[in-house]
Amino acid sequence: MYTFFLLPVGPIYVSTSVSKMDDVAKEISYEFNGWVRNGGRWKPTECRARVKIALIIPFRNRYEQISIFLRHIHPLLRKQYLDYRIFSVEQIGDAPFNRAKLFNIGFKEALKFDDFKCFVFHDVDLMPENDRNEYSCPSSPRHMSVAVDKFDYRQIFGGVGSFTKEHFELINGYSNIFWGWGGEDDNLFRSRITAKGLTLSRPSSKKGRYKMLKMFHVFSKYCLHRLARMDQALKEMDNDGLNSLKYSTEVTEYPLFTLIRANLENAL
Ligand code: GDU
Repeated sequence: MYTFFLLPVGPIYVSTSVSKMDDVAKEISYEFNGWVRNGGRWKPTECRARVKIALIIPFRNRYEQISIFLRHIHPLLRKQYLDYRIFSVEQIGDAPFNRAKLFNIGFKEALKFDDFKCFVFHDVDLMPENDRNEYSCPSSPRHMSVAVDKFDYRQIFGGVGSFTKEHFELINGYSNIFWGWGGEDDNLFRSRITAKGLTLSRPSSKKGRYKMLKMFHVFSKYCLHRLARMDQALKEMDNDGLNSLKYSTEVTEYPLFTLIRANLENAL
């Protein structure tokens, strides 16, 4: 059997045309002669993947984006011959969005499914433009989305990052106190990582290129407090994170992803 069609090639086209989730499932899920197994997982059968990866998406009310994202990311992960599962962690209710806490919940819940060693934390609106950007966990935490089209491919924090299980536990995950837009990634990449003596690695801006799907932004009032919260999050790092999470969930496996619907307690 020829497998060269499945190898990464470098720059890839990003289709932003909208499809219904059911139509995407018909294209790629195992149930319809595709390859993605129920729950949004795949692993190579010809060889053993080096590491098991959980890709975690924070989510609320971005239905068009998640279909586009899944249609794009599944083939890329397969080309990289990864043993992976995609989790979408959806925040229930009307409290300001808490992206960081959803990532922490995704980390904990994913470990109930499998012994994942590598975690990729991924915004739903970022589409990799180069399939040689490795979805893996090197020896230091990795900021993968270094060049985003919306920011003229200049370097910013946030977007997509990967951590080994050990490193994410060492930094106590993300801070849970950033409700609304902003702050959580600066705290993670600038403060939590360095406080534990870790360094951040990055792919080149050629490999780490991403296209951002367009969306009208509604900024929450809580973003006004984010600078004050940065100091608090740094001081309280050892008690605020994975070890202080409170939530309840409902978990459902869909053809292209595992959905974790999370009720976040302590909403502001
Ligand atoms: N999200 C939702 N629903 C929401 C809000 C956010 O699903 O109502 C999720 C999505 O996965 C989205 C991600 O959170 O991709 C980031 O939210 P936005 O797209 O609203 O924010 P930005 O595009 O401005 O994102 C940038 C960075 C993020 C993060 C954010 C600040 O790309 O990584 O740092 O700023 O919170």
